Parts: sequence; structure tokens; C-alpha cells
Amino acid sequence: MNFYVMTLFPEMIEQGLNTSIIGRAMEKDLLSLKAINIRDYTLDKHKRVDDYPYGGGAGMLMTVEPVLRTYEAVRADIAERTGKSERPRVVYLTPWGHTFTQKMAKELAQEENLVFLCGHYEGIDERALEEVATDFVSIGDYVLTGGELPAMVMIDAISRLIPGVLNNEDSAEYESFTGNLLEHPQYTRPEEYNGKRVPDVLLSGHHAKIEAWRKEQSIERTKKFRPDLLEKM
Ligand code: 6GU
Repeated sequence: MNFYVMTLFPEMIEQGLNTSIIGRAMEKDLLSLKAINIRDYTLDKHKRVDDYPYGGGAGMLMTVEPVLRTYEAVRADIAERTGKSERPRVVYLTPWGHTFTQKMAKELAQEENLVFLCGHYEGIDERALEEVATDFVSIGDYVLTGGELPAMVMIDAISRLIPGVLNNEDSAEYESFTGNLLEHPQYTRPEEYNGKRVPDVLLSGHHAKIEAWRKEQSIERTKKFRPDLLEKM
């Protein structure tokens, strides 16, 4: 998977994703990540990338030209690397987009190239979105200052679904949201801490009983924290 992030803050993306599991996957060439600075593609002599909204109102908007020129540079890079010239999927991060889900992450993980467009200020001129964006995604019902953190959230969620990125092959499957149940409680050593014991069943070695206990705990936890998920089942 080759990720591209079009942003005014490329160092935020790079620093946020260079470490840990995603960083290791990049070293292993399972993933690549390029953060491209939209400001590098403005033709304005003062390097401006924003302007006042027509019709008035608060704040500034990102202008069309730098966004389109950044997009063309990304397409040229994809063409050079892969020889392919079809339009890549471009996810525009916005609070008014469809809410990001595990299902969406699984679907996007099938792409060979995936481009993210991060807005700042009050957003981006609609004409730029019409030209380049294919998907409109929010990460939840709250407002952030820009699309960078949401892009990083999506890249993290998508990357861990790519074969080889997680060391344990099945750990991507067994978790919360696969099958609409939340994960059961888990315990590691010691068997007793401050008088609190690990549930006996987990020490029993009885695999069928352990599975049944975990399932029941998953259901209880889902009832308590996310009853909406049970209603969907
Ligand atoms: Cl994708 N962008 C911004 N600015 N705020 C958000 C968001 C995205 N998702 C939730 N809040």
C-alpha cells in the first residue's frame, strides 16, 4: 500500500507515523508514505494557499490551484512508480463526511494507492473537491482543526489490516468490531495482584470453557458500552 497525504503540515504526518508498528512496516516495504506539502505547489508569489470566502463569513478557505497542482504531482508519482495512470481514490477528511468504520478500513485496505487530502482553515474551495475527491470521511462527531489527525487515524487503522504489518497473523481478526462484539477482558501475569485474581476459567486450560467465557464477556461488555451494536446483529 502506498499512502499519499496532501497537507499543509507534512512534518506532522511524518513524525506521527514514523514510529512503532507503522514505521516498521514501512522499513519492511509493506507500506510507503509520502506527505506532500500543498504550499510547495502554490504559484502565488507570497506562497499563499488561502483566501476569503465569497459571500462572506468567518475564516479562510484553501484555494483551488495549489490543491489541484499537488494532486497532479501525486498522480505523476503514482504513474512513475507503478506505470498506472488511472485516478487514485482520494479521501477528503471533513467533519461532514461519512463516519469512518472498520468496514471502510477493510475496503480501503484493498487499494494499491490511497491519497488523503487534509483541509485546514474553514475548508477547501468546492471546485477542488469536485476535481479530486472520491471519498468524504469524518472520524466522529466533533470538530478538529484540520484533517491531519484524522488521516493518521485512518492510515493506522488501514495499515494494521495489511498482511504482514502485525506480527500475529490473526490478531487483526479477533478484535472489537469484527463481528460487532467488543473485545473480552484480558489478563497477564501475575495470577494475583493486590488481592485481585485472574478469573479461574482462564487458568483451567479448558479451551471450550475459555471460549464460552470470552464470548459471554464480550456480550456483557457490548451491552454495557455499545448496546447499539447488539441491536444491529
Ligand atoms: Cl475528518 N476533520 C476535521 N477537521 N474534524 C473532524 C474530522 C475531520 N472528523 C471528525 N472531526
